[in-house]
Amino acid sequence: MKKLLKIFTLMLLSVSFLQAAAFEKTANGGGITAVISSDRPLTTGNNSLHVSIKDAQYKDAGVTLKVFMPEMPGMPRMEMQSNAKAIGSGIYKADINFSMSGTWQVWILIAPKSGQKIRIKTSLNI
Ligand SMILES: [Cu+2]
Repeated sequence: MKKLLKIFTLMLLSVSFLQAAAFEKTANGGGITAVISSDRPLTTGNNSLHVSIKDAQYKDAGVTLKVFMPEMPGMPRMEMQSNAKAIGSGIYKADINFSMSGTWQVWILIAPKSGQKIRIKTSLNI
């Protein structure tokens, strides 16, 4: 019975989480997992992103989001960096402005209070 209740609670939680996030992408690196999500679909211009890091060691880390698009024909390399703000429970909030549509490379730079820094690489299609 307890187990059933647990499963039911987990299902409820995951449903409400899915409803809250219009966008979600999981990325792995350095032995940890980060989930990038947004309440709204990603778009050119301003986006408010959440980066969730469940690993306890990184719950109060310094997290920076670096996004860049390599040089394209007739267009220089574009890059922006945003220091994410810890909002609790291993979740960090970062505002990112994508200046054009296309594929953006994303580096999640994680600096824990102690221990090695981690870089997680992924990409986002805008
Ligand atoms: Cu471009």
